Amino acid sequence: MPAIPIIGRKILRFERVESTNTLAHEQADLGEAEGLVITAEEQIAGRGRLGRKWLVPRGTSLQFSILLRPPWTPQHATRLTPMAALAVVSMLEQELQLAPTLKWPNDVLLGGKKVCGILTESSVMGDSLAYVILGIGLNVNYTMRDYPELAERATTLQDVVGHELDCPHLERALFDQLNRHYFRLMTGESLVDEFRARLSMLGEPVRVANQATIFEGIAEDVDEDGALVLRQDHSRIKLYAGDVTILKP
Ligand code: BT5
Repeated sequence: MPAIPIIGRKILRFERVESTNTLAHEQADLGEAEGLVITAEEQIAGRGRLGRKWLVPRGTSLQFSILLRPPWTPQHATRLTPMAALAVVSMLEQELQLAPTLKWPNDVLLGGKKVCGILTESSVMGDSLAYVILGIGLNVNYTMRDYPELAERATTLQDVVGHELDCPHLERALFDQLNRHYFRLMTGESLVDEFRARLSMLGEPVRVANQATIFEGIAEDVDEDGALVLRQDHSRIKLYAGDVTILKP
């Protein structure tokens, strides 16, 4: 753990924003230091990957964005998504004694349903990484029964534990875990074994939709950058983004 925690050393709290990721980009471009957190009670244009919507009722959940400036080349930015996913997992294990699993690349699941999504957006200048915005949405105090279009594949902590939880406490615990895991990455520790151990799809036949291209193969492994290693008939390919479906016989 760093002597002085980086993540959350400055927190800007808003009632209502379009997207905390958008605000964090603006602050990054204004020169804000690493560790800034932007959080909001309500996002009117919360987003997932590829412009998808992230929908959460006002004042119920954790939804925030962190500005990070790791001194890496742009291709390493993808390792922040598994870092954040493991921080969420550790927080849920330690605070609530839950047993989350992970779906590559950016979902934390409880009972096979998505309880948390992560959106990592990088800004690149020339050959270097200017900054990364790590957006995290964790569903807490509402029930997915009110959202039938999501209920089959999504859940909330309230649905899992059966009662409301203390959001500020969970937020503090999550910042602690994010600081711990970010520090481990920055000091050269590998998180890949812990990520692998929670991935539900390794060894399974999968289909990965990556924008317009569909790949099929065996989900063999993940690498240090969080890339999925897909084994095909005579080759292996690495994928850095996409949506995975496990192909059941
Ligand atoms: C994600 O995208 O899962 C990334 C979500 C990141 C949200 C955070 S909140 C703070 C920060 N500010 C932002 O604007 N965003 C970040 P993706 O894997 O593309 O999943 C998006 C899909 O998840 C949607 O198309 C829905 O099907 C589903 N979804 C939407 N809202 C959900 C929710 N509350 N819980 C679970 N699934 C949801």
